[in-house]
Amino acid sequence: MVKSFEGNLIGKNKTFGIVVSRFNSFITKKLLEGAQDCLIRHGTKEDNIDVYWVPGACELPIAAMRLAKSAKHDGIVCLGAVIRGETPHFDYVSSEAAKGISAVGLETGIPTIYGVITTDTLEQAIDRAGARGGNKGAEAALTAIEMVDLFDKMK
Ligand code: INI
Repeated sequence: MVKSFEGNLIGKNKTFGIVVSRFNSFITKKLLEGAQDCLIRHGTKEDNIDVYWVPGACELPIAAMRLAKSAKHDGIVCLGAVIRGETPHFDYVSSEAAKGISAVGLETGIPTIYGVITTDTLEQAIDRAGARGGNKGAEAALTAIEMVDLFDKMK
């Protein structure tokens, strides 16, 4: 018989680290609120959530790598906002963050979730930080909960 496994959305008895960038903090604070709220609603204790601030999206991978290597948390969520309108090096910042965050998970085996908004305008970023487009921080936290639970089932 085929056995099939899927992560449940249960955050109880789990620990999470959130790495969040201060750049565009007007947006990233909303992503952080969404992520924390989502973890708590799914059963994670406040005391089991640690938040680490970094200057910008480019610093998310190295901080997440350090955190993942400390093995203090079951899952890590990386939050940031890169807005094209404000930067000539948008493509560089967003691709370095995406590649780097993905490398953390692959290298350490700790689910490390990409919760970086990349938009053309501030308005689009606002939409994805709790307005019309939902909250990408909450979505990233949900993905982290699911992956951590799935990994438990792979033990
Ligand atoms: N960092 C961001 O998180 N978002 C941005 O939109 C952004 N812009 O516009 O440049 C940004 N730049 C800073 C970068 O992440 C680093 O902190 C900086 O280059 C120092 O390494």
